[in-house]
Amino acid sequence: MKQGKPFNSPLAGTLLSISAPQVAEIISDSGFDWVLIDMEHSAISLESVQNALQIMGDKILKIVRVPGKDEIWIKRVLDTGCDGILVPMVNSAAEALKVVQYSKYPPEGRRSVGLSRAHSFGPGFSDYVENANKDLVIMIQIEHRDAVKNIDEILKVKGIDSVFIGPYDLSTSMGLTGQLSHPDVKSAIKLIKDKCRKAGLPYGIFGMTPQGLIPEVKDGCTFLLCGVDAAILVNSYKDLLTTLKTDV
Ligand code: 3PY
Ligand code: MG
Repeated sequence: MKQGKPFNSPLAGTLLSISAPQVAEIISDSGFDWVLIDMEHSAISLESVQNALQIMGDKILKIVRVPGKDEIWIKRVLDTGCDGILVPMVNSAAEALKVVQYSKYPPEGRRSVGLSRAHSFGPGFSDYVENANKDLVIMIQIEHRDAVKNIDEILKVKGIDSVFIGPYDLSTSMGLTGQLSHPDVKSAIKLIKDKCRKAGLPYGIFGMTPQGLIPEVKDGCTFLLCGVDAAILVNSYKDLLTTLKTDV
């Protein structure tokens, strides 16, 4: 794992949604501090996640967004040997507690024990099991109006390392899909940040452009997640084509 907790300084990250290992390699070779491998909103399989982890090595903090909150996904993804997980749509303290229980070995949780890449397929078993509870980065996503309502209780749950704000789902839950500048969306996001600061928990946010994310650094965001590989490709191809057609 590249950077230990408690994540006090900003980390530049981007979202990996394409299965090709070349994209994972390009992202880690580009020097990003962290990557979010997205199983929630992509076609990436568990095997592709493992391939991406293998190719990226230790240069970058590798967090996998699990497709759902259930135990099966959390344990299978953690067993791939990622540095941590991001669990989407955690809307209550009970759900946050379950995330912790599924992610931590006893006595702190009830993660089941396997023999997988995380354990170097055997030789690293004892070392991994001994350190996983403290080393793994357990992140939850606050991205629904219900989660905002329950934020005080959610943030009291021990074992959560960081909160990640999902502005798009949050705005959608408020009936304001994509209206990130709407005063109600802005004030919900501000409230989440204020509460995280008060609770001493690092927090992060997603944005499509660096320009949109730079103010977040001043606002105390640590996990900056900028752009999506597929959208970056689309925009680059469009720009290239436009220039080619205009300038020839
Ligand atoms: C959202 O904005 O809903 C997200 O999940 C961003 O990653
Ligand atoms: Mg979301």
